[in-house]
Amino acid sequence: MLSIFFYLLIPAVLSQSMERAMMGANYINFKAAELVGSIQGTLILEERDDGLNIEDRLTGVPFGKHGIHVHENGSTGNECLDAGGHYNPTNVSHGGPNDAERHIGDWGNFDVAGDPHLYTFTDHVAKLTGPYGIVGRSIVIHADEDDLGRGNNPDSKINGNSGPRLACGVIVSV
Ligand SMILES: *[C@@H]1O[C@H](CO)[C@@H](O)[C@H](O)[C@H]1NC(C)=O
Ligand SMILES: *[C@@H]1O[C@H](CO)[C@@H](O)[C@H](O)[C@H]1NC(C)=O
Ligand SMILES: [Cu+2]
Ligand SMILES: [Zn+2]
Repeated sequence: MLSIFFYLLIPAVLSQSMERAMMGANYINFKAAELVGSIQGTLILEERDDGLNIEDRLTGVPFGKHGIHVHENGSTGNECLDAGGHYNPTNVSHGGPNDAERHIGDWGNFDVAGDPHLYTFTDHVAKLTGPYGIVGRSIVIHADEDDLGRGNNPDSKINGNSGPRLACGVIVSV
């Protein structure tokens, strides 16, 4: 499983970075999360001038909305519970990706209506490196919709009440 993953991922990443370098694009870095759990696939994270670009290719995600966040710890054991809570170094409330108050990796929801799920978005808060860098932490995809901190549930302001963890991966350098 692992060897297949790396065999597939590394050539894709290298060819994309080489392509961008050849085009004179502002290539800085690639990081990827390897997902463990019921979902398979990759997320490729790239820091660009306009923010952190996040590109996913996932299979096996149930249709519907699923919260996706950066969690504190770079561990995926115990069915992703070892990843801990949302990465929250400044002790603020959970929010949506466009909110002024939010956690560093509050990326909202993946709205899944096809398999594979292919989606690209840019985040202007999370960074790969630096004081609140997310490399070495993890990404978790949840079973339920993230209410973006606007629900009535006590968990809403903590984690968006997005339910059990379907998949997770550590953010690593490739
Ligand atoms: C995550 O890391 C923090 C800080 O090291 C630690 O206090 C916490 O227990 C960890 N959480 C889990 C679930 O391991
Ligand atoms: C974080 O914020 C909450 C709510 O504002 C507060 O109750 C808690 O004591 C804070 N924790 C730390 C470690 O500052
Ligand atoms: Cu989460
Ligand atoms: Zn959060």
